Amino acid sequence: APTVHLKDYRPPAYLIDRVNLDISLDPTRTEVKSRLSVRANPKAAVKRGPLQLDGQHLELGDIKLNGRALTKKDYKLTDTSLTLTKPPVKPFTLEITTYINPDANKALSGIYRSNNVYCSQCEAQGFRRITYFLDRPDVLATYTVRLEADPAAAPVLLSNGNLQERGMIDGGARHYAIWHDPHPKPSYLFAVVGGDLAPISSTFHTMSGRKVDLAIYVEHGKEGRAAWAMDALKRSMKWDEERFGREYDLDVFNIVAVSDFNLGAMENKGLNIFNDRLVLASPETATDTIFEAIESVIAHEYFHNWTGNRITCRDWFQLCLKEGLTVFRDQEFSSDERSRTVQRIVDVRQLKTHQFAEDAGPLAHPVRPESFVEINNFYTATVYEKGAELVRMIATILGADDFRKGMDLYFDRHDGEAATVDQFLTCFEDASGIDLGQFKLWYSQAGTPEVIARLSYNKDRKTADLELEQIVPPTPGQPNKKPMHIPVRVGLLGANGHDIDLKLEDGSTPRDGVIDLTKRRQRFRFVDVPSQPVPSLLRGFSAPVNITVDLPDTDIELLMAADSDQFNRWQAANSYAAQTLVEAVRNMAAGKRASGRGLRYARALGAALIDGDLEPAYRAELLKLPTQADVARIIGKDVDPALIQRAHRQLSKLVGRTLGAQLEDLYRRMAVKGPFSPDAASAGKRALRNAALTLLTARGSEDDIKRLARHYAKATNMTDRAHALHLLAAKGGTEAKAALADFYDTWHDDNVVIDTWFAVQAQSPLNSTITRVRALTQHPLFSLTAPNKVRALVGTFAAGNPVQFNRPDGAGYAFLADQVLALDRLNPQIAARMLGALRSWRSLESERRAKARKALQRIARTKSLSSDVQEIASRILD
Ligand code: B3K
Ligand code: ZN
Repeated sequence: APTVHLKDYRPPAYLIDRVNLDISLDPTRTEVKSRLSVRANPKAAVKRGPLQLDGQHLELGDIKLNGRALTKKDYKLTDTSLTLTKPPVKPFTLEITTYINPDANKALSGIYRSNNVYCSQCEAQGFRRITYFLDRPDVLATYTVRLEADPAAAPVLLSNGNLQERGMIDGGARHYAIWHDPHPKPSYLFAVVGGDLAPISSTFHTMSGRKVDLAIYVEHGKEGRAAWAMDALKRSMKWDEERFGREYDLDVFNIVAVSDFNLGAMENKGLNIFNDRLVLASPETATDTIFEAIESVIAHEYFHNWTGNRITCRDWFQLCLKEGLTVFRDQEFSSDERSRTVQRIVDVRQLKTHQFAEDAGPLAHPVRPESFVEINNFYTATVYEKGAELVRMIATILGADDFRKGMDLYFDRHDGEAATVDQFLTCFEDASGIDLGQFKLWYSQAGTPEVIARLSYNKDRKTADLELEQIVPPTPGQPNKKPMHIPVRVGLLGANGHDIDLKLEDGSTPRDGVIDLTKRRQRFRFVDVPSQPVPSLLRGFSAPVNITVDLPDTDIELLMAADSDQFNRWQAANSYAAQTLVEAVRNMAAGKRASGRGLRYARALGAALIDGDLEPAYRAELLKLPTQADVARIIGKDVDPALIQRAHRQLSKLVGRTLGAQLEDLYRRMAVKGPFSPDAASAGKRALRNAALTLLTARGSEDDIKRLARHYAKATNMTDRAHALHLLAAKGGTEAKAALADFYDTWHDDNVVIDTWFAVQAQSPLNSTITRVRALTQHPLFSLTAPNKVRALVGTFAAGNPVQFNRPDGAGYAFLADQVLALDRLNPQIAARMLGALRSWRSLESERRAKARKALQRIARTKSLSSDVQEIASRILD
């Protein structure tokens, strides 16, 4: 497949204003009749050229132009296109019939069947697997869709927009439904569903008083598990009105849950399609983390209605325009619904683990990429999570009021359009008068900037000089970088831990404590500083950078105990732990004895935990050590995952021992009594109790193991049960065997819950795991055509089990290569995703690096790879 470049963007030669589709659903031969209203694009660069429509895996029936049948000499047909060589100058109607085979569609792009339910996935380029079309996001059309199916197999027929008509035909052998979506949309937002599904319904009254019918369609018998999603939907709709003034714009909003789905969910206009694991939840079946994820993904897809659907992307290089912005919006929603600080910690943790790792390796790319082979490979942590950070920085630089003005201007100016990142940024410049010229580099320069900070205090002048230096590391294709505009939120703590008022040399006070680092090196002088301060930097994680400042442990301990910015208290604790672990790994590698730092850290952690004003969810975050993957990322080269695991275990054990009494006390006190509630406060208690359990288990006394087994046996909800199962599986032994057998017995009929059973085994650091995981690929409940199963088993093993995936014998890499190659023949998107687990291979120590390279080369040398896997393999190996 060819490489597509942003610089080659041209407006389409033709536009399609109206689409009429008549789809007759059949498991193996679905007929699609399309009628398109086409006209030349007045803004096209080239006039009167050919009309080249995209199409893939289609069987072409007949074509008519203005009612006249075309013959083979009127068009050119290839595997990927249908071209009319001389289309009329005047607007015309094109009718095309195609045939597709939903059951044979294992790539899950276009129309396919999941569990006997017809469904579709068109982003990014799936519509071309349904019919020939200008399958690009800057072609906006209104759609009218007639669906026809066997009423017994598919009593429910859904598409975008509002239902216009439905009825029986052929004496009841078939039935149909006609849907009309009045809002012009790109083809990637098109969707259809047909199946035997059960709805749960509700209504929402918008702020202007319109009534919207809401429905969530799920498998029969699972209706009760959709209540939480419905609740989240209504809260999202209300929040978008209150926070952004955005109202819903159709009479109905439908959500459908399907089992086989390449992603989490999809924002099709008025008809969101979801992976069922992000819809279905009950206390018995879903963990608090899943409840939270459902809330945030429901919100995310709903928020796309404005940021993505009404204003869409001009081309796929602008993907962050909708994704980064919508992630920012869903993060803000969760912050308002739950705890802002805890939400920030969770988001930053996620950003660092996934995006920072991506940015540090061969798959690094700018938030707005400049080229791609397969666009589906660019739905990345960089586009989504870093993209959200860029929007957050705009809000930080402008302040809340001007940010809102900029958003309002964006909605006013571009509603109904396919827009660009540049146009988005111009709205904020126009609303605030602030120049974002340098800030734009964040969209084009890849890599995580390093910020090195030094503070020097002059006690005679009472000044504190903060020197900041920024280094933007080289990334593939970008050896040299310009300095960026980095908003740094700072605080200065006095000896008592209180904030010192910030005053700069020129007498000004930085708004919200934010200073703008724009040069390579810059000095900020604070005046009237009464005593030697401790700097609290990058408060709230004001920019996605790696900041380093050389502070004595006592200063870190002060920040952990007293920083008024709670996020930074956590940040101090987390980097203290990370530094301790890195140091321990270095000592081990050098054959040196452990320092006393672990103990100091453990004690400081114990002291920080005591603050009774801190909510349980926050204290749970304090108690979680950095992951082994985080430590590997910080070490950055010659990584030995086995040493990291050893250091990690030792520190967990040390914390467990040092804080034993405190943790036991928390474990007792945080037990939630009464019926289960998924609210943030109750979830926080469970999280804290489970975090205490983790550390107590690491301590590893006989009583600790008994407590763990009891935790599993006595669990009354999936949060506690899954947590205990995970810890047991990591330990192995008879308790683990018993718990895994029990879990399997209870849940083997549940397609969603059983994934936990696969995942905890894949994540176990035991040496036997690789054999077990290989065996599980043959388990009757496992299937390579079910993305959730692949992610639970293969994905968890490769991305969530650093020590066994990175076995020195290379068996982990070989296993992944086998799976990627097998998957590639079925579902290239998922295969490419799985392969991404090898992206940090170059940072491994030499023995493992050689084994990883071998596995990668085996993949790269395989004949007829998909372009998805081909692209990832070659970028990783490069
Ligand atoms: N927009 C979709 C993602 C589509 C991925 C296509 N490979 C879901 C979302 O981000 O909301
Ligand atoms: Zn999205």
